[in-house]
Amino acid sequence: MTKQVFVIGAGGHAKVVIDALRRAGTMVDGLVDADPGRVGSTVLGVPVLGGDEALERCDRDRTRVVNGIGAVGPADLRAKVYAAYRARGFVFATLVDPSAVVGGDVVLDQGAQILAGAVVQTGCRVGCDAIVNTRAAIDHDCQVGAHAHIAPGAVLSGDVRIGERTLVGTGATVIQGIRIGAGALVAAGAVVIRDVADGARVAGNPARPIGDEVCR
Ligand code: JB3
Repeated sequence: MTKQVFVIGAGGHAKVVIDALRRAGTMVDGLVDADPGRVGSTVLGVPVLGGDEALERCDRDRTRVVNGIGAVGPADLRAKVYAAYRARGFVFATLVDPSAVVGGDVVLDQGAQILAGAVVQTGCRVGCDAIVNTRAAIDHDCQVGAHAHIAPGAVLSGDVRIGERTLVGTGATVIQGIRIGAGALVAAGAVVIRDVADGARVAGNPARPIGDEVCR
């Protein structure tokens, strides 16, 4: 059955998602965005139809949604939007950019997004709604929790665990066997050689706890 596809959000991440979907052969029928000022505009030629209520009348069996809201800290908004749409009966499409390399036995949960040039090696699981962003590399047997974001160019060595809603920032490196908890933030460029607790923020080489300053 032909499905209609809608992207939630109309900002930078939505633009990347639309482009990846197109190159994977999926056309996007419309966007929804919470900002009324965006209604009537287009992103890569796709119209912003309205707010989240604009999809209320869609037949859930014939509709797939894609989370176009990114996360530049722990992914609370992204996770909230995902939960709200699931509660309304929507199903999220899983997205794999055609340029990504994904091992044959990798498990991608609902709504996982593997973007351009990313590599996800054998034995991995990417949780629901998680993002493996541009050119991130995830080696064998890693587990990425729901709504986590592995930002562009980040590297996870083998057998790493990343908790739900955690951000591994741009270009960060995590050595093999490390456990990073839920809701944590690994700053851009950090080199993680020790486990990171739930909710912790770490930066630097070797990565150490930081305060609330933003350096992602
Ligand atoms: O770093 C990279 C490669 N990408 C970043 C991405 C991961 O996160 C990107 O550079 C941005 O920093 C960020 O992208 P995102 O989330 O697209 O941010 P922004 O461009 O600010 O767009 C977010 C959009 O979501 C805005 O247009 C908001 O109005 C909209 N929005 C917020 N809450 C919502 C809601 N839209 C809907 N439909 N529902 C909501 O609840």
